Amino acid sequence: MRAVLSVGSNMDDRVELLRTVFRDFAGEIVSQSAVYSTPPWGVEDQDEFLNAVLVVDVNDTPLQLLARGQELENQAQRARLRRWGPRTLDVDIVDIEGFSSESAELTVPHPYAHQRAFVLIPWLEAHPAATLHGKELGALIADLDPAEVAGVRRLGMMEEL
Ligand code: A4P
Ligand code: MG
Repeated sequence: MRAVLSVGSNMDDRVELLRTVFRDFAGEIVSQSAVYSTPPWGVEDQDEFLNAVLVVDVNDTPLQLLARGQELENQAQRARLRRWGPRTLDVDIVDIEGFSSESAELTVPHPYAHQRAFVLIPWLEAHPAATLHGKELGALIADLDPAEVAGVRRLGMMEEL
């Protein structure tokens, strides 16, 4: 099963926390974006995030993949304090090829992905031909607030950080 993961962190050692996800999926990564510095979305009075997107080929079911992401979040000692608030590590499933779901436990495609420069810009880098809800990622990015798009800065590939 091919899936698109968005990883984010805005607490503690953000690069090392993101690296735990790159390591866990090391043998399964089809393509990856660089790591980006991104302004906080949703709740704005918090520190900048680091974000990246991984395209992975896994032998898991969608719920098994969700559980793997949550296990990595738990290892990062993530505390759930408030929605969209600060976090050590967030692993979201953005999309799964040939699969969709609308349950609270797993909504795929991710319900906010199309509105988020911090997802779309790295995803476009990892997979330039990708589409979401039938639209090219570049077209979705063009519909976003230009200030939000401009705030997403490419830092470099994980291996170089
Ligand atoms: N869940 C449902 N669908 C999914 C999915 N596709 N992927 C469920 C992952 N989880 C999914 O998630 C709550 C529940 O969502 C889980 O139990 C899972 O079963 P959570 O991550 O614990 O909750 P949350 O973080 O409080 O809320 P939410 O809505 O997941 O937050 P988001 O959407 O993850 O947003 N700004 C920048 N720049 N960069 C960021 O990475 N991240 C957030 C968090 C806000 N602002 C940000 C960033
Ligand atoms: Mg999440």
